[in-house]
Amino acid sequence: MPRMPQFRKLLLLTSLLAVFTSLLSSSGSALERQPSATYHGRRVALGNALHGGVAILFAAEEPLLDFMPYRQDADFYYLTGWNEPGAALLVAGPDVDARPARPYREILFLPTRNLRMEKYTGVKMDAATPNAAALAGVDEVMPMTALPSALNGMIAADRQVGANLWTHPDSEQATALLSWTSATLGNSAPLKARDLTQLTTPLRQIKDAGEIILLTKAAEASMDAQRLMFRSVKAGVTERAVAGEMIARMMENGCERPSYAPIVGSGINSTTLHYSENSATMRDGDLVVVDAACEYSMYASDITRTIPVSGHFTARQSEVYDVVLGAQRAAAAAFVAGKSTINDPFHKDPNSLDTVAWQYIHDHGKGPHGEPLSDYWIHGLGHMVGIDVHDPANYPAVLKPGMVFTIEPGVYIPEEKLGVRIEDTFVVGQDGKLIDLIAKLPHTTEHVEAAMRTGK
Ligand SMILES: [Mn+2]
Repeated sequence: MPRMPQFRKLLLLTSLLAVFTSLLSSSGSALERQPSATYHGRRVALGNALHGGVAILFAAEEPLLDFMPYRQDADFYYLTGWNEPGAALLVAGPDVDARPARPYREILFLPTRNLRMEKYTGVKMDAATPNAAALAGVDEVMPMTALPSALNGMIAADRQVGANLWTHPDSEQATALLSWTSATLGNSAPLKARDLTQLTTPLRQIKDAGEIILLTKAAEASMDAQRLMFRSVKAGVTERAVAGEMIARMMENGCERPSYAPIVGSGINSTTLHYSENSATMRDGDLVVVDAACEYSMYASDITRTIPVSGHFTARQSEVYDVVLGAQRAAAAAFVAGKSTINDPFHKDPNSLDTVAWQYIHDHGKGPHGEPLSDYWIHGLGHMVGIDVHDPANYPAVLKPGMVFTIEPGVYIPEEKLGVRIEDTFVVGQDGKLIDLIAKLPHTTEHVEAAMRTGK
């Protein structure tokens, strides 16, 4: 899915199934967690980046609407693997210069159990649960009610801490906590926190081996749903029916939800980048852009294929399709780890894969009025993929081993009701080579037409 210029989180209204997990039940978490030591290592890395400061994060709140499933805050999940609402995490960085020197410290704050609510939500764990810290995989667990006094105590013991606080800038809980702490400390000026995402983004950009496994599982499950789509696209079928079949297959494959609202756009709808109304009926002669993939244990995939409703590309559709595919291949071929970047809106940076793809589209094929086809490419080449489908990154990011990103050139010609986007998710391997996680899904017009006939 192409990234919007101004980042906006898409609300997913796609699943009626809320997944209630319970660490106390015999089935354990519904998500595939990485080892507790992995999350601990990430918190220690964050602690070291704090230079003696304190980071406070809050878990995502319960969704307000009954039909919305719970999804944990991405940074919170990355640092804890904790998939419950109502919690908070405090990470205090070590400070060897403080007198006395302060060691690293981490505390997971858990809400008090509400036995009446548990009739609805299932059994939860709280700080009073025996062995709570070990079960949660953290050094210390405290009740949520102890958070204000814990923070207050740390700042009272070392005023430097109050000037080195980090949290999510849009967190209402953090704002409330800081104003309470300011008031109780009798500060003349209210405490201010810095933007925690400046510290979590560099960590999240590089995926570890366990994350690559989860991202690969998301890619496999998504490819399978795309393969099913090749067989279900037909004249007379609605875009929505195709989206629904794909979502069912994603869930059968162990994914908890699509990683974004699936886009099935046929005809003129193929030229709308984030079209997800999916309300039209497909017609022979039209192309359909299918941008749909799923999330496996919180890790996303991102795939787009463009196929002809009739099963056969027209000459003009093939011509434009081949230019878009050529651009994707040119960008992948130009990749050099440690040098290439993505996203260069001005197409000036020769190291940017964006520039390579744009130049290819510029030099091949023409628009309806004889202009370069690149006039009809209106979004960036790609974005990072991780816990978020548009994972945070410091763009233009230099692509290094462990990074996962999309290459998704597209050409959209409303005058011809013709949109083509081809999108694969790639990993930079430890050897610096590019690995296409979506390599097994058809790319060429020939393979697309064959897959529509045979399902392979
Ligand atoms: Mn994308």
